[in-house]
Amino acid sequence: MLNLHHLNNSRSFRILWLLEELELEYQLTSYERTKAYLAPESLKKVHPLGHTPVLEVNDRALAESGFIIEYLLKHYDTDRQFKPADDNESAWEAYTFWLHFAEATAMPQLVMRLIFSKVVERSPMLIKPISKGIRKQVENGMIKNNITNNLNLMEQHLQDNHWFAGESFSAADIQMHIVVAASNARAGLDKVRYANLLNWLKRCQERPAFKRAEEKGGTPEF
Ligand SMILES: N[C@@H](CCC(=O)N[C@@H](CS)C(=O)NCC(=O)O)C(=O)O
Repeated sequence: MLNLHHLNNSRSFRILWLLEELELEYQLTSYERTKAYLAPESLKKVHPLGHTPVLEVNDRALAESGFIIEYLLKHYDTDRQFKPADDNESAWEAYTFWLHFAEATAMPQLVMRLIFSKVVERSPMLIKPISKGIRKQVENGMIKNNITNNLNLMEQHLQDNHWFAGESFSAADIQMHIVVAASNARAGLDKVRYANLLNWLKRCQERPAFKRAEEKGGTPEF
């Protein structure tokens, strides 16, 4: 029996979406973020990290979205619908690169941006100008350039590839979705400069499994 522990507006949407793509039966346990935008303490009872996603498989609790994706594909995607074959060298490389890029390179920058915006939001009035100044320095000195470089690399890749692993949709698209969706939140990505990324985002959102995941776990907003 599979039980997905899902937090609203979070990476656990990836697993919800993959479970729907795989058309598996599963239980969904949903949580709401606290006022501090954290996971509720009760999640620590499910897994010591207290983060989502967590997938309970029988009596085991699996954490880390990339690992959970690989676990689900190994055990349930027996005809390799969502991962390129090992002998399809270019597709396999692209799949593996973007699967890791999402968490190792792209997400830390986006999380850093989120943390600084929360720091400003929660600063007492008196020190708000100071925290705003620090955020601006870090944003302009580091975060913005890194996020732009990342976006440019993704945009360039999608200029020649329909999906992140090449011709076919794969779990690398699922892993990358939050990266693009979060980058497109608030101000929105430039429609001309990032046309391929935005078209890809639309193709993801149009997938029936994505829509079913939204119905069950809410549209992810970042
Ligand atoms: N690298 C981990 C990151 C897990 C993670 O940080 N999850 C966030 C949600 S996107 C979380 O649970 N945050 C709540 C908290 O920090 O309290 C993964 O990909 O699963």
